[in-house]
Amino acid sequence: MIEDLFSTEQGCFGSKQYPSSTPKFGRGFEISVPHGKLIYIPQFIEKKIADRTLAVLFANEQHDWEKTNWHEIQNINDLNWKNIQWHQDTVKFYGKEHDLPRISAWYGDTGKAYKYSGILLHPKPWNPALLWMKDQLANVCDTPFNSVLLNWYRSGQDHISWHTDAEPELGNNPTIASLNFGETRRFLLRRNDDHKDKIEIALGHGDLLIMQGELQHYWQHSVPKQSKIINGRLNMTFRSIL
Ligand SMILES: O=C(O)CCC(=O)C(=O)O
Repeated sequence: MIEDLFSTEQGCFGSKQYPSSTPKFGRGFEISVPHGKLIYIPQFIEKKIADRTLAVLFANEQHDWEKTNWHEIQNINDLNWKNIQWHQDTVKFYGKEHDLPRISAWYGDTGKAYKYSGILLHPKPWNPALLWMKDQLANVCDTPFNSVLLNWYRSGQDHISWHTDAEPELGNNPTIASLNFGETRRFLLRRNDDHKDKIEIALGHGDLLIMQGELQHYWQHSVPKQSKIINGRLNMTFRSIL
């Protein structure tokens, strides 16, 4: 049943009004867009657990995750991280190496390598915190996720440009589940054939967004820079690699 048209009051809005209903999970919004579906569940992970997740996943022997200006730390790749081996990847443009404007980590079943932005990623083995998150997702979608890409945006300077997650190893119409922790950031979608047709969702602490159907073939997504934001955000996108 179409219950509502989603709007700013619900944390997301679009240049066009697409119909939304309540997902079978019983909370949140299921938004039908041309060629795809979005399921947005604010505070899917309760605050206490979301707070703990940040503390666990950023635990390291050298720096306090909340008090450090991480843009000043040059050796993120070499720190003694306790639970997630964070890594700043580089990409080559016109023969020159550039740091990606975010820090990443790739975890999952062994053998599920994934090529992303031209970088070949080999997963590190699951840890209990990530497995717990994966189990929570079984309540909302049937996809047997076997890997997760973690992106850490150290501040509003870090971002991810317009792209699709349409790599062949994700299969034809992948379901991708995105869990968010820390600072709220703007998540944008735009149609490939009409960049003015945009959807914006404010993804906050504990929020879940699921992208489904043909979405990756017809819509791009991005997390733009928000220069006034000083705090960090952690995003996990659970995927099923074939
Ligand atoms: O940080 C996000 O919300 C999006 C991450 C993303 O687009 C990706 O991992 O492909």
